[in-house]
Amino acid sequence: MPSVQDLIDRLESEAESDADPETTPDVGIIMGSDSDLPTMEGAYDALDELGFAEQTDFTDAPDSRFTYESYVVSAHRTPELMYAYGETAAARGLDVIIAGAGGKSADLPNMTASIAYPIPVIGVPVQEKSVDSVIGMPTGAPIVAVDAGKSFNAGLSAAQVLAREHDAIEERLIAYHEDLKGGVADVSADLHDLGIDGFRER
Ligand code: RP5
Repeated sequence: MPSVQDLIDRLESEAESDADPETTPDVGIIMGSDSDLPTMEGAYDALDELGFAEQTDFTDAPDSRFTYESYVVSAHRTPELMYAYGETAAARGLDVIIAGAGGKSADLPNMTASIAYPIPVIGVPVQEKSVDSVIGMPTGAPIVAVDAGKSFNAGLSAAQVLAREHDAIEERLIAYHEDLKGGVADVSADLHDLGIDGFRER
């Protein structure tokens, strides 16, 4: 079983390696506890829908080229790991981090935003009561955040960050939005044309 220090050593050695950025993860997903995973699933779903792939080997990106990695990093139980993750993020080639935490002391997103700055961190408050601690940053220390539980939007936002540099991701985001609009048009026409009773039964 690896220790926290083993994980820190791994991050630091990856940061010091001269790995080709083409082969390293683009998006980092971190969360305060594995109990946050059900709420964070949306971030994986959004990235998967946009054609990203999960990368578990730091220097071995699958063919799809755009990838994400994920770790559990607790601000309060493993502050040294949080620090190492944020501090090595740029050197490890991450372009954006999605960070989720719950409870009233949901400090992983806000602290990671400060440590990893200027890499953007998209905070996901796992519960309503976590919102204030995720977004309550002082002037000069920014964080981007989604509403409580809206991790799917965090995945889309992470892709938006990458889309400024990569046309392929921008095209996927636009296609996703067109699908979304098509879905609204479908239900709108059905509701009108079938009437409320027919719509309920469809
Ligand atoms: C937070 O404490 C985590 O992000 C999680 O939402 C919450 C509870 O963690 P567990 O006690 O379930 O591990 O730091």
